[in-house]
Amino acid sequence: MESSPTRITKKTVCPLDCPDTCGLIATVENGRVVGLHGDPDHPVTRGVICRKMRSYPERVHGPARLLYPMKRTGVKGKGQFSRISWDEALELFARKIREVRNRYGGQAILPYQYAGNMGVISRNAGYALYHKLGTSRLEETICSAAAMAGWEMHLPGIPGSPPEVAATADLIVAWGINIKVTNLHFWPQVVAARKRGAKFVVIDPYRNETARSADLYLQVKPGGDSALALGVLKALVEGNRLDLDMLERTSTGFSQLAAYLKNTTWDEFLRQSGVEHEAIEGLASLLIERPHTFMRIGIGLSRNSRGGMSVRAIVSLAASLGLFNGGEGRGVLLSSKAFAGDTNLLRFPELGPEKVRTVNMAHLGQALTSLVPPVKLCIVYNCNPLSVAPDSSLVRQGLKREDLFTVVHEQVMTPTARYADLVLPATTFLENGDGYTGYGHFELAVARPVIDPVGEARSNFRLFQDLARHLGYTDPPFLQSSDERLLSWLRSVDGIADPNQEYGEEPECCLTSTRKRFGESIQERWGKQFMFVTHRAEDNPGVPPFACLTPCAETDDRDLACRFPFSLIIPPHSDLLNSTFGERWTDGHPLVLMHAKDAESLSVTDGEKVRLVNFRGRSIRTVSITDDTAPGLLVAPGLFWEDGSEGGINDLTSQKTTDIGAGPTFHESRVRVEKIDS
Ligand SMILES: Nc1nc2c(c(=O)[nH]1)N[C@H]1C(S)=C(S)[C@@H](COP(=O)(O)OP(=O)(O)OC[C@H]3O[C@@H](n4cnc5c(=O)[nH]c(N)nc54)[C@H](O)[C@@H]3O)O[C@H]1N2
Ligand SMILES: Nc1nc2c(c(=O)[nH]1)N[C@H]1C(S)=C(S)[C@@H](COP(=O)(O)OP(=O)(O)OC[C@H]3O[C@@H](n4cnc5c(=O)[nH]c(N)nc54)[C@H](O)[C@@H]3O)O[C@H]1N2
Ligand code: SF4
Ligand SMILES: [Mo]
Repeated sequence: MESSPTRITKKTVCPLDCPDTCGLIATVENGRVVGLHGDPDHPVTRGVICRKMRSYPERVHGPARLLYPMKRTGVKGKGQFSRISWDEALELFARKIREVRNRYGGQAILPYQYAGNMGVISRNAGYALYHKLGTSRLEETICSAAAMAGWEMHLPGIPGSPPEVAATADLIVAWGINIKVTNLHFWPQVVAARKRGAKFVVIDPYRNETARSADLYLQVKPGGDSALALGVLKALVEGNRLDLDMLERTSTGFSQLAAYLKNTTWDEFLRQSGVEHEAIEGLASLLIERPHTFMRIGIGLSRNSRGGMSVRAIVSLAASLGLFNGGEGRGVLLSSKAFAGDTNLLRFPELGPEKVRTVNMAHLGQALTSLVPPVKLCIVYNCNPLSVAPDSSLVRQGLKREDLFTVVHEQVMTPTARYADLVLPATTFLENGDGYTGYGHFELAVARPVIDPVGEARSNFRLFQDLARHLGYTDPPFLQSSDERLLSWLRSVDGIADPNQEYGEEPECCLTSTRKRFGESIQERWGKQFMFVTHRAEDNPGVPPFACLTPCAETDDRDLACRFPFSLIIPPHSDLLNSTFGERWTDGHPLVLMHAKDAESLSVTDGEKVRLVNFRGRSIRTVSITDDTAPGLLVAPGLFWEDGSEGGINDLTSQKTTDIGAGPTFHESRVRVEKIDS
């Protein structure tokens, strides 16, 4: 690429947990990254990236960056530390591991990691050592576990449709996804389809940025999607508007679902969805009139106790319309599942005992406060649990424990890092190589370091290799280089055409998955029929065999509803990526959207600060009065960091998990609103 003695450009890849996994061009001057732009050659990015990434160089070289290891000197949570060397840090870390393991056993060590960096090496870096040590194992459920479990029940192993198919649709439905915020590069497909006359429907509890540009916006109650999807299907069944011959050829079990829908009265579909009968019939008609339909399903609709069922109901509706049968503009995308590699080549389970204690990520609060035998050492990387895990007031209580030793590997001093006993500086993606697969598209790229590590930062991979050596382990995985590990995994990936593919200095732009197919039905491509009925009821009595109406824990609880009259959802914010950049709320507290009727009955004015409270915790937000939300529904976008005096927004959310997949229920809290000065 372009170069001069002091200014060069290099290609790289966005590591953030975003379906778009953009190709980037970094401009480097004297060893510092001074600009990040979208790669015009990347088939999905096409030169455009979001605001968050454009300003990322400030994070890399800014004053907030952690530059060297530090040891706690003050009270936990106060953020008082003193600098130590890496040798001292590794010595202390190794000593703690030995102490805890000798005294309490490996399971007293709890790893906690997620997707701060989506690189396959970075994300999985700790596993080999964790297996070797026999630590407790983290069930990584926090994001898409429920949604994917719902998909897998009916469509096992089947990837989503390529997003480009949507451009040729005559109807696009965005179901529980804020495309303009969380999947920016899908938007051009919507624009292209609409130019050709397509209609665009958004289904969401509040009129988000995407819904504002829709032809039709349906305001569903949180957790009401299974009732809405099944209501639409009921309308289609009752009106004899489905192609039963097609269903006979391409699926199994439809008649059982149809009989259930016919025999269930309308009132529960209407009550649970909150959508009027007429609007349900309207959507049913639109779907029949426009058979070239593309459904883009988000994860938002799965973050409640009907989460798995919502996805099951929507894919069942899609299948009844033949959307898995291929053809122009017809498709369903939840996650692309474009590449499937052997994770054992990243995690090395053979190094450890077969059976260890497992801890669901959503239960961190419990794990740190009341698990028996207790957790004595918690190791965090790629994650900011105090801001992102549910019930964070309990997480905070746990992190305050004097008998708990916490290690946090981070780029900046997050709320979690403030509670650490040992803070270790982490590289950013610009300082280490990795492989990245998109989950909203079908591209893969391998990126090399763009600059040297800033300060004394070390990558996740290096940290765990150094630590393993410090502990005296010499098993082959601990002797690998990051490139060796990446290459061995890449060779195992289904989706890469040539296993001997070579990877140069710059990301190949890009490797398109062989799983990306246009126009084929799942029968032709995968030899599978859509299963409306997934199992015999007696084989798994806890899970209904087909999509149906089910209860919703906290939303439907009358006892809670009369004490905490508002429902609260916490969707993503355009300036944040989960809690990354969560410090960006300098002028006043972040917003909570409140309907004008509620503001009036509470005598709250626009811009007023209020405290959201429930029996788990409290958090302060600034009221924005709007009719974009429904009466009784508060919307608090963004996992902004806590302000030091009060909790973050996840202080209010529950450790209850979803119906299937054991994911968190972030969009299902009940709260009350308190005026700050009362
Ligand atoms: N800017 C930005 N982009 C992001 C993220 C971010 O934090 N900021 N996060 C990234 C990550 S990790 C992920 S997993 C994805 C997630 O992105 P999405 O798949 O878009 O899912 P959610 O983030 O939970 O919320 C999306 C929408 O679902 C709505 N929603 C909430 N409950 C329900 C419901 O019961 N039914 C329906 N129909 N809708 C509901 C919310 O109001 C919101 O508008 O986005 C990624 N992209
Ligand atoms: N209420 C509510 N809570 C939610 C959600 C919601 O919609 N509502 N969304 C949930 C979802 S979908 C997800 S995916 C989770 C995400 O939860 P997390 O995976 O914790 O994501 P982030 O908040 O982005 O925090 C990641 C941290 O990793 C750090 N980091 C980045 N790169 C590296 C690296 O290379 N090494 C190390 N050691 N650290 C690094 C970043 O600085 C950042 O502080 O949050 C969940 N929490
Ligand atoms: S956060 Fe998403 S949209 Fe922004 S640069 Fe990264 S991959 Fe692209
Ligand atoms: Mo996520």
